[in-house]
Amino acid sequence: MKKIIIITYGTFDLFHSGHSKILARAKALGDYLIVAVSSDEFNKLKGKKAFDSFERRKWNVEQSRFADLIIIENNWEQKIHDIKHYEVDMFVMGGDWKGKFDEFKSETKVIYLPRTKFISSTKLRKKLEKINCPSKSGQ
Ligand code: C2G
Repeated sequence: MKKIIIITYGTFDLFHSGHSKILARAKALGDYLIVAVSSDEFNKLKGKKAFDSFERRKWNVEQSRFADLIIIENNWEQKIHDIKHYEVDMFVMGGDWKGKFDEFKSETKVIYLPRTKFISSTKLRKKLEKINCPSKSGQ
């Protein structure tokens, strides 16, 4: 019987419970989870400056043990190619992306899962900056 293949994308900076929860929920929807981790260059395109290097962000996703395969997300355009190449059955993202990827509904199931409240890489990064450079954070 064909394995149900799931794919999801993200930066996964300062890996936290919001990330592990969505990976766990995505994996639970099928049999094989592909996680595309944004490259540092793509993060620039997204207007994001990750605290962790790509290698660290990839390693954190690996250590979460939810991903069966980790690929690199290099640009916005690759998703449809990934969906076709890996014969993806479900494209899963957090609710903050709701509606943004509906274009893929012609190719695969698109599911937006509720975002985990009260935690984000941005908040964590701000806290870290406060601890590490109190002067910079206007303290
Ligand atoms: N997420 C979540 N709850 C949080 C934080 C993040 O469910 N508290 C989800 C996001 O909705 C996303 C995934 O975790 O589905 C990864 O989040 P980010 O690392 O912030 O990734 P993002 O910057 O949204 O990049 O092309 C798509 C982009 O690469 C997604």
